[in-house]
Amino acid sequence: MENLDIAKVFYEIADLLEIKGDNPFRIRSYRNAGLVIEGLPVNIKSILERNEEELEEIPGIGESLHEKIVEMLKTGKCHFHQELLKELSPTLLDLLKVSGVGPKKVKLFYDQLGIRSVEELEKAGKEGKLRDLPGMGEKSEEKILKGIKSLKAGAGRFGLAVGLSYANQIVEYLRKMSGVVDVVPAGSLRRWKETIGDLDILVTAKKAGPVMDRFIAFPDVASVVARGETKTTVVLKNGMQTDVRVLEEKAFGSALQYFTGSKAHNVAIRDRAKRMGLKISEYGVFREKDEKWITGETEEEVYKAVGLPWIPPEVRENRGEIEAAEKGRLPELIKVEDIKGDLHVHTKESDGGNTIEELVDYAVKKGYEYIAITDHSKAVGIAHGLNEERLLKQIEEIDKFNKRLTAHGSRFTVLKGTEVDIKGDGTLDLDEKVLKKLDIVIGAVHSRFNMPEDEMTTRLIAAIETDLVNVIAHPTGRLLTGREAYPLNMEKVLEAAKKYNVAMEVNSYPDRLDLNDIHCKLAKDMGVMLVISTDTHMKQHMDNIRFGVNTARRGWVEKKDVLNTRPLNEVLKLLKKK
Ligand code: DGT
Ligand code: CA
Ligand code: CA
Repeated sequence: MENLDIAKVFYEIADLLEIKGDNPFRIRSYRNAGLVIEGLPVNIKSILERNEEELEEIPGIGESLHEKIVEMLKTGKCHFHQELLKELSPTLLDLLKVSGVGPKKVKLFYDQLGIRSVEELEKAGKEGKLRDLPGMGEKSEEKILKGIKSLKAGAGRFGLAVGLSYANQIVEYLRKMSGVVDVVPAGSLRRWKETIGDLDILVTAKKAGPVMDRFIAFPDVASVVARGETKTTVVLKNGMQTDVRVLEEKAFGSALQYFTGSKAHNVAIRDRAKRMGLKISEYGVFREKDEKWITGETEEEVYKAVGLPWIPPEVRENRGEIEAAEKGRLPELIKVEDIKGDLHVHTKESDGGNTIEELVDYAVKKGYEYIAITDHSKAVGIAHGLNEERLLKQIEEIDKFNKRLTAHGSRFTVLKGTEVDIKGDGTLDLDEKVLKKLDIVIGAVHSRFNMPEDEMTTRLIAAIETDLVNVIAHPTGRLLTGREAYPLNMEKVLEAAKKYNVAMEVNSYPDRLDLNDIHCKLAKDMGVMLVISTDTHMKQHMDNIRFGVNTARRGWVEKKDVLNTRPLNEVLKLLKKK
């Protein structure tokens, strides 16, 4: 079982307990454990094999959760989870995927109308039976019906991190084979799209047959959909479909270009080729009139054949990249190596798992020059947020720590910060005097996600207008596996951010990716500074930075657009408020 599979079980346990009306703290502990494990960039299996003590470092994993993790790794199942599913009904969980339906509503629908599945919910909604339930109305009934519609449209997609984890394993597995020249994931995964429909793996090898034999023997294969000469499709145990294609080296570039997509990008490239008297397929670039093969070994050659420079996969969405490439104006996309420090990091003092020292050690090893400690503020009680007094103490501690670093000849700097809660009315959860002592103030919403759009927009703008905030963290609040973004007028928020010199975070937590690619581009175009952070809750989360960087790349973001690509002195200058 992968981290994400384990996280999913914990989420489901939390949901099932909540539907049952169980103890909120118990529910919360499962949900938190899910979130933390999901964000781990290292395989929990390998942590356990290496050193069981490291598992204890994970925040919020008590003894009983620890045992369940071990059980799942051993047996692939969690008994407690199975029992809950038996007691309730597995299809009840599907109801939670409907936008606007949380565990409390599921409980309501189940208790009052006996609804157990999305189909039954849809039927009840269409018959107007939901509106009369307590806390419901015509509007919320309508919203649920809309939610069911969009659920059906987007069903069956997986988070990028799940896709990546399986793709890496398959690549490693197939690479070990003799006769295999190369194995490369293509499709939406290579474009770092936030969700993945299926995996597309390309293999160059002398002979296809043995590759296919080995692929269908991959331990996570649940069923073989089709086994062909050049393409085999399977479904993995987690339900993800995977296509493996074996190609000749001669056509590798064209195949990679073709199967990387996106479809819209390919259609535009092929139209362009046609106008030039060429034909492009996965087999190569051909002259239209006599079908003569021209090129296809590398992607560069394919693009060159249609008069273009190579286009990075992340921007192949037909959002203007072909025109930009033609004019030589493709952005020089930001790279992971450009990041000089992490500006959103939690410690043990709130809901993180490590001390400042442990975090600094890890950051130094990553080659960073600085990190900002940004623990939660008091309103986020569940995360043990800091009040003014505790924050003042932490400020002192960091000052001392920095002095020690300097004394040891280190040039690394710890910035003093907070992730201050933005309250419902847009005011900040900490006293202005204390906030002004900090190097960096991150503002974020942690409650009342269900405000209407204009109220939420006003709330965020009010926080920006305090002129005390440097960064807005995870600006839309979405969780890819569960919570939809709260409605927000992003343009208005960005306008205010621009005016008050506030940066927008690209949160790299794989379940967040917030801002998303489209918002990144909008922010860039409006001249709003970005910060790419990891929201680290344990040191290894810092490695999630690539998810944020690649999301920003999808939004055409360059090094200069991102605050934490700058050296410390410049960062401090840019963070300075009046
Ligand atoms: P996904 O799997 O929904 O996350 O998205 P993709 O982009 O991986 O799409 P997929 O797996 O259906 O196909 C992989 C790539 O193959 C796609 O990005 C472009 C190419 N492709 C597939 N079908 C077509 C097609 O009908 N026309 C063109 N031009 N390209 C296609
Ligand atoms: Ca795909
Ligand atoms: Ca596919």
